[in-house]
Amino acid sequence: MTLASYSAHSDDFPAARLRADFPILQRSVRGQPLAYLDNAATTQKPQAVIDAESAYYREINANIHRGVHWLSEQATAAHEGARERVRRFLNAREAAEIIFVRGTTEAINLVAQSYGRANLGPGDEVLITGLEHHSNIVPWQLTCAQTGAVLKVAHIDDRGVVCMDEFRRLLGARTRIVAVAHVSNALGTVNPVREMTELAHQAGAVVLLDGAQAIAHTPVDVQALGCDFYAFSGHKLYAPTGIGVLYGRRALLEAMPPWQGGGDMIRTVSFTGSTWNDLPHKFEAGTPHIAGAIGLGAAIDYVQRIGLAAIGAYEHELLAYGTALLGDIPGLRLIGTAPDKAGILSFVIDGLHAHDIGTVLDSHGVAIRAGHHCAMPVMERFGVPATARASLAFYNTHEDLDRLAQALRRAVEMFVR
Ligand code: 7TS
Repeated sequence: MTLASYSAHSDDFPAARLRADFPILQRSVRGQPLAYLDNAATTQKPQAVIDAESAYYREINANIHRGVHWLSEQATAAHEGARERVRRFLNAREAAEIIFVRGTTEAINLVAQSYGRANLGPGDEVLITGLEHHSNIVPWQLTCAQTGAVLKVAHIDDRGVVCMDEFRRLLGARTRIVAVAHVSNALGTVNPVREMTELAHQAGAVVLLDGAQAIAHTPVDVQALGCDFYAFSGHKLYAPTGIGVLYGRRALLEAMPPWQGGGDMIRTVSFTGSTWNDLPHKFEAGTPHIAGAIGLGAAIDYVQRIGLAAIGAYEHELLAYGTALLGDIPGLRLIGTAPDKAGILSFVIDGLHAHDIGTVLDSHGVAIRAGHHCAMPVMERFGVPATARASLAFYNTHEDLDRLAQALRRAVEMFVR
């Protein structure tokens, strides 16, 4: 069977074979095979991405957009080729709408500082939800403090689902910006972002979607979603760290002031004033992460050969399997039980601190994250200081989840019984 012929049926999904593409998954940790279940924090990199990044440095390293020499032309073409891959991946209308940034955090800060400061005034409102990552809360708090705007929050229920009645109620004539996670990192909840976008637009607000936890797990089409901005990090999509993307609608980006000043973002500079370069360069001051962008392009090629629909279906099946396994662990409570969930299993166990769970699992070669997951308001909502979180990727197998469950049973026997 060729990669292209995968159906969305998870039975066919060759996770075990695809694991071979990831060198790090072949190594052992603490004397055991690695069961890597911390993919929401960062994903591992396939050889194709490692090769693309190293080939750039071996063969065409040069600064871009400025050299007249051959290497610079090659590097510029590779960098802009990566931008075109991102455009196609997101189904954006044009490559000028794809801005390379460091990651989701920088993308949101860019919108909060550039769009936010230009468009918010005293009494205006920014609406977020109760399940946001700190990087979709704090940038808005900073902008609100600078502009006199007010931050509003649509809260979540006991399953971790955003209360849509409250969301609707909070949308009003003063709402200027709605910023919402596509998928929650702490709970796995998939937000109804299309519906939210429509409602926000009806209220006259612009919409930013934080796609950090969605981009590797579901096909994203920014035109179908209708959003104004979409942010994601390459490193959660099997690409290098330090590279990410802000998609923005051209009309909004054109009207926005630059965020950072420096090389490449200008057309002319004099001591009396400067003028700005065309999109997307207006928002890309300084030498960018050229190798990272090229690595991101390679990662997109790689996941597209597998297909995000097939990946999503397989991970969904793994999530159901893992949910059932964890349900049998004495004293374990899942945090985040939304009907529409992506591959995240957040949980607490009576009598065991999340960090102790993480330490025991680590001794069995099972890597998870323990903590507040940069979502302190979510922890507060559920009345827990922290959770243990297993998060899935397509290279995870049923065996990884069996090992998670076995190690959790050991932890309960050691510490609780
Ligand atoms: N938004 C969401 C929903 C996230 O999950 C993360 C990172 C970010 C924004 C920030 O992304 P960055 O690449 O700019 O740092 N989330 C996590 C996590 O769940 N564990 O480690 C990082």
